[in-house]
Amino acid sequence: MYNDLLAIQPEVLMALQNNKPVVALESTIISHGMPWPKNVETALAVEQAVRDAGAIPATIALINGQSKVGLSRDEINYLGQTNGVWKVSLRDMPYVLSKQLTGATTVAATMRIAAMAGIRVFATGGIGGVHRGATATMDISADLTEMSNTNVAIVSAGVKSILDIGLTLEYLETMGIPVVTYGQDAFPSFYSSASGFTTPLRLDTTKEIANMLSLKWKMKLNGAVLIANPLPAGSDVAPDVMEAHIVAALHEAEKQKIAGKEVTPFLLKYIAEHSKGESLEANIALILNNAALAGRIAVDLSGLD
Ligand code: PSU
Ligand code: MN
Repeated sequence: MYNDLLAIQPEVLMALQNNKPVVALESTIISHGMPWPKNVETALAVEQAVRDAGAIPATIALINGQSKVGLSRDEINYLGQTNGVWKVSLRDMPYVLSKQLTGATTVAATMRIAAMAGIRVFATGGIGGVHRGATATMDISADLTEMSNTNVAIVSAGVKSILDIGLTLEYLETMGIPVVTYGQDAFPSFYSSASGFTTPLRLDTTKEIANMLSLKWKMKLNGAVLIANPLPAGSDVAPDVMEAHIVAALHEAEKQKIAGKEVTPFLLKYIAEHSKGESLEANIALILNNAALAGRIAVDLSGLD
């Protein structure tokens, strides 16, 4: 129904038409989440990780006013190397599209486009959430409200500790979004496999996750499922080391009066620059790990219809 609004790559379209597994990937992480050239290398490696798991990758972005589902290598390069690419969340979508601009899509915008294309599984690094201090700033990512609407499963490495993890979990509960951690009781916090919080739900196999997704959507319980995938052992960063960088980044953001959509990219950049690449390496490891899990879930889910 929506396909005249989308430009779907032929390989992705063919897979969707034949009920083959497809995994959506976001592009804000390429343009605003990681430095060049690691961003482009990672984006390509993530696509490969999806393929290795038996699914077709569809990286999503707005290119010259088109919602693209599946990008060429040149387009990924462009998003990774060009300064001033728009960061597009839901509120920016109609503006960027109608002005024929190019933008990288956040989790919220990527999910919406993925759902329009018929993709049900999405891999990312970290979702946006309720920021620390949100009781005063009201800084809550549109990723969360979008997750209450749109039927896409999101595989992330939990919630990043630049956010208020407790408030983010409360918000997800209010919005009726199931939070499932894969294979453990501790809810992971991106760079670390723990967070101090216990996961609301736990499943140990991709088959069980696929069954739950299928049942949820059959019952018209609309919205996302957040699947938290702990970072592989050995690649995590010590929580106190991360916390020191995060506190410094928050302090600097306040000093420079960073607000609105700039907050998350500012914090990510500050932390990457001050943690001697340690956080970047962990970031890459966890995204690859998420892509592989998402690929396996997509395979199991496509086997159920
Ligand atoms: N967290 C990360 N890396 C990212 C993002 C968040 O660790 O790249 C990006 C994602 O695209 C996410 C977006 O959807 O930031 C959230 O931005 P905001 O907080 O402005 O909604
Ligand atoms: Mn925000």
